[in-house]
Amino acid sequence: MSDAGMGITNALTSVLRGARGVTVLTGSGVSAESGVPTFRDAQTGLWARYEPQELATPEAFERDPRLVWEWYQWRRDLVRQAEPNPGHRALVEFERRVPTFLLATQNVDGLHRRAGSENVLELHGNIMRSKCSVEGVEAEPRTGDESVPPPCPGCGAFLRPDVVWFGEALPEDVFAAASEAARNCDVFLSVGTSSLVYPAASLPSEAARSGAMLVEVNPDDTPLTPHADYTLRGRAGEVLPVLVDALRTP
Ligand code: BV8
Repeated sequence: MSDAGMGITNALTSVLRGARGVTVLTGSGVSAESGVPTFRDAQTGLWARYEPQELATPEAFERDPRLVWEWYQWRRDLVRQAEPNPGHRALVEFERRVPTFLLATQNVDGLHRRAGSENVLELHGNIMRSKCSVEGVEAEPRTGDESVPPPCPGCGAFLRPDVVWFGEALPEDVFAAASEAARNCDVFLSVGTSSLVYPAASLPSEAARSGAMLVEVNPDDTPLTPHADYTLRGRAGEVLPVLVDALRTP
């Protein structure tokens, strides 16, 4: 698809070239081309009969800690096998070309940092870290402890993944920093998210209210689409490299 076919116009590229501050929000669509299923993708195998929204909750962990821990182990294995894709790498290049750049991700797979992005806020935590389900402190299983879930080495309570579940508050300082970056940017890029999960999904409108230009990169329409100044229809791994390329060519 050509640049114009993706919706990358000269007007957009000239705004991006002149942008002082760019804030990006990513969702699981950015990791889809790395082989990490999105939340909307049907789950496979043993997990096909479960809805992610049902498993990613404190209630599910309370009810069946073993099931939830095993679901996260399955996802951790997928993430370990995944590699950053051209979409992740284009955002690394973007960060190097823009004076003030912040990447707020809803993803818990750590792929942005593995690709080389530096100014990253993990709004929903990181699936590769564990924490004590009672003390809330970061903790890892004792070496060789195969119990499911493993006990916290400190207090013996179950360990849980260090992610924000539905019904849990996002880390206050992290979300405050993301909000501030949304309010203080010239361009806000929303990439690979269904824009359904709050409060992360409130960031683009917060940016627009502060005068930022809103750009959405997504193969599908989302509730954000009608409010975007530019809609780039396509996959992150295809669109973002072309967008960054446009920044290069004088
Ligand atoms: C909270 C970690 C309050 C766990 C996740 C209004 C205000 C505040 C809260 C709410 C509200 N309304 C409702 C709520 C409750 C809830 C919520 O938003 N529910 C939704 C379902 C309506 N929010 C919460 O519970 C939040 N907590 O508000 O707490 C509070 C306050 C004080 C004290 C106590 C409580 C917590 C939300 C975080 C939940 N945790 N993840 C884990 O991963 O296991 S959310 C999880 O789902 C992901 O992190 C992600 O954020 C979300 C899925 O969204 P997407 O990333 O967008 O993925 P999705 O699959 O939906 O879409 C993929 C998109 O990519 C699609 O558009 C697709 O077209 C596109 N795509 C596909 N391929 C590609 C692509 N795009 C580009 N390239 C491709 N190749």
